[in-house]
Amino acid sequence: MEESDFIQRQNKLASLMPETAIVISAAKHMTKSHDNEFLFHQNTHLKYLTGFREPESLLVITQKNGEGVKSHFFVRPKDDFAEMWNGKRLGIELTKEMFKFDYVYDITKAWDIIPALLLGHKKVACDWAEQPELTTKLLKIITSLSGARKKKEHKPTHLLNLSNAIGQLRLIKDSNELQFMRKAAQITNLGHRAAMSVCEPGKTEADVKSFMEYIFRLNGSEDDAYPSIVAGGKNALILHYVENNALLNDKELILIDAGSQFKGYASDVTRTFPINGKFDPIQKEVYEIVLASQKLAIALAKPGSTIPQIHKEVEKVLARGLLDAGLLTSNKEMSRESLEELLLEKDAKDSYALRAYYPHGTSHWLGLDVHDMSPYLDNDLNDLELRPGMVITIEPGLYFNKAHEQIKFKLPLHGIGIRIEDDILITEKGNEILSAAIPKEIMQIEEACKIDHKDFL
Ligand SMILES: [Mn+2]
Repeated sequence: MEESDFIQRQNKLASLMPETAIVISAAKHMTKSHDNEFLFHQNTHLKYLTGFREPESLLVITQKNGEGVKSHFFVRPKDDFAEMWNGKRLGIELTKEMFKFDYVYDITKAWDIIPALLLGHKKVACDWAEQPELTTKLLKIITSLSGARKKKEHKPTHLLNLSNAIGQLRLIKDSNELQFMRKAAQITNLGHRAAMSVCEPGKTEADVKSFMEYIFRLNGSEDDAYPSIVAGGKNALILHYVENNALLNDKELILIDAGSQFKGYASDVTRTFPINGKFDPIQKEVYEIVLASQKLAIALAKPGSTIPQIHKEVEKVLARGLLDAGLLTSNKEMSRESLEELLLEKDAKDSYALRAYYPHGTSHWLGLDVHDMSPYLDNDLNDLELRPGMVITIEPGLYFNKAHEQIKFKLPLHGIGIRIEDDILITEKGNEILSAAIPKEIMQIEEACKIDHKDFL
């Protein structure tokens, strides 16, 4: 990416928020254990606007009358001693040279300088939810500026939330972002295939997880996009399963929800396959229902449709699929029609029986964050229509934990959890499946399970 691309993003954001000084801080280090920190993960708004990766940095975009849009960036100064312990810093000069900010300052002086930068604007914007400490500090400055009567300059009277404007920008991916997302999906393909090849009864979830993540790294991914879910058998019923250490049993399925991160961009893919490499008839039947709903959802993912519309169609395919296959029946005498109604029609409490088997949504935005920080509604509170350049996931599933009180399982479904998830770029003509190379047809999966895992090394 060129520095000018970042400057363009800063200018676009400024034009969405006129007369506003915009302030975004770096993420904070999080303590893992005494004197030790989790791997630093940059605030994704700051990363999107600047590409800067160090902690303890801060961006102020100003647009005072007559001055145009200016970028002010605060960084840690060079410090040989600190760098010996905790790694290199770019420092003030190099940051200015490399990132083309208009002004670069020492971060330790930030709160002496920022009040003067805000003066002359009617509004100040920051991310309230993600950066509450910064929000509080800015509110204090605004309060103290309001008492500065002498200066013939605008004093900020509004503190705006930044998230909607920057979320709108981040919705539409540019060609650089798409290049990184395609690469992330390619690496994820190799990792998932490697997992299929290495998985067998007697190994553990941890064995499969670490081999898959190693293949992610080996192919250039700097990190996992989110904590991998590697869930054998009934562990797949826990939607955010994180233990990932159980023994893998013959004749059960394994659900893997894992994606590599490339240049900060996430992929998010789920595949479910037999631990021993061969689906049994019941597993096959449920799998085909989920797959049919996923394919229909992908066909509907095109400009003009909305995420809730797609979700609704997925629910219909899942409910009808379960009934057509005769997998569910009612406790009492109940017609197929009333059973379908029970599954899909919301009652007064806004609940419906299918929620017992499909409790989550079908799609979310994908980008720098795995659940990318962009709005789902427009300014009139309508569901956002999909547009070319947006990237969503499509991830229907079926989970058989406990039968709904009025429903019986006709076959031994208990313990089966299946989800299939792909990453979808909306295009002018429809969509492109970024993760299309990852096996999901039953035949393809069974073939992929036969491959020697050493082929991936
Ligand atoms: Mn997802």
